[in-house]
Amino acid sequence: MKVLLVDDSPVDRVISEAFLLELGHEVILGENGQQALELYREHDPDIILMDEVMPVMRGHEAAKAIRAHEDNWVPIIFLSARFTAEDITAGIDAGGDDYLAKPLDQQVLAAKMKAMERISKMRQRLLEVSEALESANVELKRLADVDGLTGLANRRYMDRFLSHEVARCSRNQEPLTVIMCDIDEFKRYNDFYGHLKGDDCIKMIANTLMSSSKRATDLAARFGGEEFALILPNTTEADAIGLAENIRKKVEELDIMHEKSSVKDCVTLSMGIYNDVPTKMLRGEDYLNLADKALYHAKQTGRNKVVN
Ligand code: GH3
Ligand code: MG
Ligand code: MG
Ligand code: MG
Repeated sequence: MKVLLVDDSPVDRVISEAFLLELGHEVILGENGQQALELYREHDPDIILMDEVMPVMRGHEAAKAIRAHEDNWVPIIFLSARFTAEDITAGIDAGGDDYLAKPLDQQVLAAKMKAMERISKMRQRLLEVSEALESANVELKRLADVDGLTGLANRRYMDRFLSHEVARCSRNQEPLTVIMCDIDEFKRYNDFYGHLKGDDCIKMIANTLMSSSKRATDLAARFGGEEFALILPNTTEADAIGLAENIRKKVEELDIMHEKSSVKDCVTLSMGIYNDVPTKMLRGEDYLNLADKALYHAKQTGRNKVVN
């Protein structure tokens, strides 16, 4: 261990240092509490052995100062010729972890060092575990918002996002657009090509949706099975139609073979758009219903189209 040894007595310092070196530790030397503080900051020791009675700054004052800005806990052992119950109590209260009587006994010192090392390691382990828990927690939070198959936002996240955007666009009197998308004749696709191919198809279309909206404020979500929703804050109807048409064409261009489709010989997408400036009467759910109505209209009038 890297040991910071602080003692105003040159004789004691030499004796303690010799013990520590013999036990295989690295030693940094200081002569008073003030130096202890400076050396602590400079060298980041694994343990501090500190005399209590020293000029300039006493040991327990230095310990208090070290504990005051402890983001990095380090064991502190006091060394003192004064070894009354009061002295020990004062040392521990000041933030010390142990209190050894001078003259030091090398074997006792070795044992105490071992105990402190063990506590340090446990603390280090605890920090590592809590860091790992923290990052697992962040990952769990992220996963809770993401659709596992496509990597798009899931329904849960979308609902939250939508109600937030409805409120924001309502405050700012900005138009908000919702586009509902549904793969055409996908049941036939699944029945003919199988569910795994169906999943691949859903993924490809999700990627197209994700890469089509250019604005960071837009959201593409998997609404359910083979249905997707795009939420476009501060977007005009004309821009939304342009974007939807662009997506519709790109899905066609993917040219995913669908020989059971009555629409085309490849997979196609129908889309319904609803655009409006939100009012107190118009909630997120209404946007979804109205966009879904337009989508239904697209399905009724031939599919592979955008209806607003
Ligand atoms: P329409 O053109 O009217 O939309 O016809 P459709 O067959 O696509 O419509 P419908 O909603 O009746 O069927 C959707 C089908 O999508 C049902 C199911 O077989 C399939 N599906 C839903 N979710 C998934 C999924 O996660 N993976 C796969 N492979 N298929 C899914
Ligand atoms: Mg002293
Ligand atoms: Mg559907
Ligand atoms: Mg469908």
